[in-house]
Amino acid sequence: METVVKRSFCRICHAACPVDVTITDNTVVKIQGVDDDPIFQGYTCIKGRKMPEQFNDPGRLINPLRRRPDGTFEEVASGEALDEIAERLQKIIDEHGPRAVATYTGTGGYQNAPSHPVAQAFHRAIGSISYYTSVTIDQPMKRTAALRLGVWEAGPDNFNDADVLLAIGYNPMVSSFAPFGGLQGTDPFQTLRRRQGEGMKLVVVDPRRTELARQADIHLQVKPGEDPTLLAAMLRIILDEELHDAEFVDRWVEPGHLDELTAAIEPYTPEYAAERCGVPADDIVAAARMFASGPRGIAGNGTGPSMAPHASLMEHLTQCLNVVCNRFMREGERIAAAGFFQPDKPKRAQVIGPFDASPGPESRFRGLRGIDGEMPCTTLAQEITTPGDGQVRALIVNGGNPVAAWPDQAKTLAAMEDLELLVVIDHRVTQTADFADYVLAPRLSLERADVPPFMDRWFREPYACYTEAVLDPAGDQLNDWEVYWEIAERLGVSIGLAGGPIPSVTGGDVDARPSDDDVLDLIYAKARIPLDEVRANAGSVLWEHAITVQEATEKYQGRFHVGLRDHMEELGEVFAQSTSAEVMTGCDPDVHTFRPTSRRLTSHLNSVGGEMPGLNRKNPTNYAYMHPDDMVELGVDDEGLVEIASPYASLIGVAKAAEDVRRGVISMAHSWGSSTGTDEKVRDIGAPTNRLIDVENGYCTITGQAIQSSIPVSVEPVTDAALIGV
Ligand SMILES: Nc1nc2c(c(=O)[nH]1)N[C@H]1C(S)=C(S)[C@@H](COP(=O)(O)OP(=O)(O)OC[C@H]3O[C@@H](n4cnc5c(=O)[nH]c(N)nc54)[C@H](O)[C@@H]3O)O[C@H]1N2
Ligand SMILES: Nc1nc2c(c(=O)[nH]1)N[C@H]1C(S)=C(S)[C@@H](COP(=O)(O)OP(=O)(O)OC[C@H]3O[C@@H](n4cnc5c(=O)[nH]c(N)nc54)[C@H](O)[C@@H]3O)O[C@H]1N2
Ligand code: SF4
Ligand SMILES: [Mo]
Repeated sequence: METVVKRSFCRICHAACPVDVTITDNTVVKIQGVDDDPIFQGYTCIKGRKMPEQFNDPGRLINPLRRRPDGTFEEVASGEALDEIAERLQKIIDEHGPRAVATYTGTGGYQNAPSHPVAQAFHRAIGSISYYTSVTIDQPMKRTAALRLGVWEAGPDNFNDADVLLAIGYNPMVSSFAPFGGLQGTDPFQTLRRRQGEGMKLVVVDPRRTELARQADIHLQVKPGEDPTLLAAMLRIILDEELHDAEFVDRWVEPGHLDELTAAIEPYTPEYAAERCGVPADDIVAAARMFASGPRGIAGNGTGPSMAPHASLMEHLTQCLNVVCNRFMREGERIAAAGFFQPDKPKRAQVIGPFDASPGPESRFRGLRGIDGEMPCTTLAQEITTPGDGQVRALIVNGGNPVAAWPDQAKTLAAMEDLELLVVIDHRVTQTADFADYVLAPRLSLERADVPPFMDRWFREPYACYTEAVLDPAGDQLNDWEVYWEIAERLGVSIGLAGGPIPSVTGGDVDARPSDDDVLDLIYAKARIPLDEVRANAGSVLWEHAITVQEATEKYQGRFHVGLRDHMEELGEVFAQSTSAEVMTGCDPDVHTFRPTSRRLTSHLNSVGGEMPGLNRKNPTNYAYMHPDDMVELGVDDEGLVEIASPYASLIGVAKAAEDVRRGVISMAHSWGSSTGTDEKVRDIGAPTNRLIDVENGYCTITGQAIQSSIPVSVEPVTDAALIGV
């Protein structure tokens, strides 16, 4: 037996924690954090430490599967599967045009640097606009709102120098996610403690007393979905008390826009916001003053409010707080985030834009358009099921799980049934793979050379991260990019990346086959720091390569548009509502009195975790966490069943008492449950909150994002008998 310890980094989530991998005879036996790592300092979470269970799972696919005519799967060689897939795709392209071929890249694809760029390049190569990712069901308004408002080219303040954080509906202690860097993984507990010890103040806005909220100086335990009201009130306090940076506003805000904003937020008094949001007016005033006093800091929001009604407005108001308080990097300062993979362009202390936020091709639904080479995911199910020009007939799912994760499960199930060809690249037979014609087995993290494309923007220091493959694949597996490249080879098109096309090796010359590293080199050919330098310095902080902010271009005309007309009008609409849920037709305030809100679980990553016993034990189901007083009032026992019904659909959940949840709120993780549309196994596999969601009711008209959190529902206790025949 040969045992070796190799250095790599975890890719179960985006946080990229460095790990030491103990390998005995090509089997992972142990994962440990790296104590002397300069920014992670030994940190890992339970998912990372349980990674051996992912690799050694007896149910893990290491060979491709093909659907037999009788509906069961059989193993098939990858070459044969790819020949058949390419032939069927060519036929679909010939009959319906390239738009009929779609890809959905999910979270699994995003934790794999070449996956998304190569899949997107494949779509360009075949001329298909039908490229979709989980970004458009995550927080797409982060991008669109920035484009519409204008972008500070040098970016937001450094977390390390922040005097105050305003954290609106994110919880990095569990999710490792925080907008604009800082608490993104890298040992969030120690990091927060250190920064608070240095005097950083923390304001948290969350209907749940989260792991982050417990550390806050002020926790505003808002009613979900009412953040636009709260943020408007905070802006009003800051402007009213003249706590803003008037000089900065004068220079960088488009003339007239501050007046528009001031007028639109005028009705949002602290007292009104207190009533509407269910938090004390004094706390709102204190929070506004705390944020404004800075002088440095960041206001940012996470998935919770970004999936609630009026999410684009919410994002706009969050950024308006940053604008009026001047929470941006200044000339001469060093940007802490690595940004090694960014193009070598200056970062200047100036506004660029605003820009058109939806310049892409037209979707066939709801007047929505694509952006950044992606189409809006909330329309894809209908693009599949609705006949006519442009109908999608084939779908490649690239490290995602639509049946579990997409909003509006009824439409998703119909779409999966309706496809002519469904190819899933996943190491598990997921709820989506249940409908697949082919499931291709991917090489998993430790079997790939890789870099962390997200964390490159979010590390709180210029930290270099790269890994080579530390494990040999055990079966007939392909990295995600290889699937696209192999299909492209068969279709006679080439995959163009920043450094040129992935070379063609027709004839199957194994030695000439490009490696992961070759493809990474092509993707990052225009990066400002050569990838080889990142490789050579993996695990080190390279302050010498930090970006220094340059002075504004003299004649630059970009300015922030804080008073965007549509959002100012929307503020009027919000004020006219008694609850934000009124954007959904069919919502009856007397009936739909509860709000399920999304949350992350430490043990799971979206739909991943149930297959790993050490994680599944922690959360055997996605409990519907509710305040104990609500459960008493409803007559629901702990671990008793409840029927949760939106105006659209219902599910059965397992109620669990949690003091940290605000009354009237259900805190429940998404992407659980079956592929049958029913919940008889809820105690073992959970139930999908996504069934409650209607993508056509109350959606964001800019991004298409559906209301995926803060959904108006009724709640009724039911007995286990309700599970029979559901
Ligand atoms: N109601 C509600 N809905 C939501 C959300 C919410 O908060 N509430 N959140 C939304 C968000 S933010 C997101 S990002 C989406 C998530 O949507 P998805 O990304 O579609 O869902 P995941 O469950 O993360 O799917 C990832 C899949 O990738 C596979 N995988 C893991 N590693 C690899 C790999 O190395 N290679 C390959 N090929 N596959 C791999 C996993 O087995 C898993 O099946 O859900 C969205 N939906
Ligand atoms: N362990 C773990 N880590 C993950 C994931 C996971 O599934 N598990 N998923 C990954 C993915 S895909 C993503 S996108 C990130 C997301 O990262 P985060 O955005 O940090 O996600 P959550 O931890 O769900 O935090 C959302 C918070 O919003 C609150 N909330 C819900 N509705 C509202 C509202 O209307 N207003 C306000 N103010 N708050 C609200 C919830 O109570 C919750 O605390 O996490 C990533 N990391
Ligand atoms: S935080 Fe994410 S990257 Fe770090 S160990 Fe956990 S799952 Fe892995
Ligand atoms: Mo996400």
